[in-house]
Amino acid sequence: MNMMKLFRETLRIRRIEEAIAAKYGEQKMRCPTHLSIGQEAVAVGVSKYLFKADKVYSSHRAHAHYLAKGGCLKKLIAELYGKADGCTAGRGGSMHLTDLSVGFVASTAIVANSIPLAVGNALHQKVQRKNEISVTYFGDGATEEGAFFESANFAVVKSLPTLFVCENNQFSVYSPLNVRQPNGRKISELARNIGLKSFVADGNDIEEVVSVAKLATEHIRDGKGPAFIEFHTYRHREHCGPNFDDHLAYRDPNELEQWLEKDPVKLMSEKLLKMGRTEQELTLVDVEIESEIENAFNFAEQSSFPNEHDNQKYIYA
Ligand SMILES: Cc1ncc(C[n+]2csc(CCOP(=O)(O)OP(=O)(O)O)c2C)c(N)n1
Ligand SMILES: [Mg+2]
Repeated sequence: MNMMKLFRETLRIRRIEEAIAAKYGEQKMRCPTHLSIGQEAVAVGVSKYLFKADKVYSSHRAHAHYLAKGGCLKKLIAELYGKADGCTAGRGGSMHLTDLSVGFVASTAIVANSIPLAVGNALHQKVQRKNEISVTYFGDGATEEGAFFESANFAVVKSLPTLFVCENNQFSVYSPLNVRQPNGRKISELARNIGLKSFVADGNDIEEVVSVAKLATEHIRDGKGPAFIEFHTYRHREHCGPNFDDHLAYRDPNELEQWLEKDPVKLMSEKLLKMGRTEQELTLVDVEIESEIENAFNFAEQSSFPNEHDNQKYIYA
């Protein structure tokens, strides 16, 4: 496991989202924006076992999934600015990313909506005997939607090459799990009872994420049917937007503090230092990332807005 590479990828996503948050108030990004800050290790670890040809689907909180799959940073920022050079040609915004050139098919704003899309594509992959899998990322809240149950059931019955990745950050907007789901339910057990090969792991521990992602993808690629991973993790900032919202007191104040101690970037830097890397080496990674991000924002600022007469061009046949 190349810890430095994983650290770089995780830190890159962190700094990109921090830059989005810092500039959001300028009112140039006019789309609702859900940040994955605190949850990035899941996308990085899972993507380590995905090939370009594999297809990824995501939800409203999609930046990390898009970037980890190889999505272009310039095209992401341009999309947030509503510019024609954006990955969705400036017509989608943060919640509707798509880039077929890297196998990132779609992210959608309706909770659980992209789960059946991934399963449908997995059926296509199986019928066409494609050597690929479909991945669907979603939150704990999405497991309360009928679309999840129907899709999971169908994937099991048809033994489809689908990887279900649930980022359990314990909240759906302001509602904790205990007001939404029966006491004691474990999402990974629910998935197992539907018939999925099911795993559970600490989503903030990159080594755990990588190990479980390896097992789950091997299971699928060996033709043994779909797999499900529940990752425990935590979002640091407000549900939607660039700010912290802990003054609203919907989360236990100690809870955020405890999760900040388990922040994936912090854990990875500590591991690297223990492995003999120096503070200077880690700072250098930050410096390199900074200029890449600056270039991407300049690119987005300089791009033009889409031409309203061009719409036909973007309808996929
Ligand atoms: C069908 C549907 N219901 C409600 C919403 C409003 N909504 C947007 S995000 C969200 C929270 C979803 O929680 P979860 O699936 O756990 O994802 P998280 O935001 O925690 O990443 C809700 C309720 C929606 N977009 N679609
Ligand atoms: Mg959630």
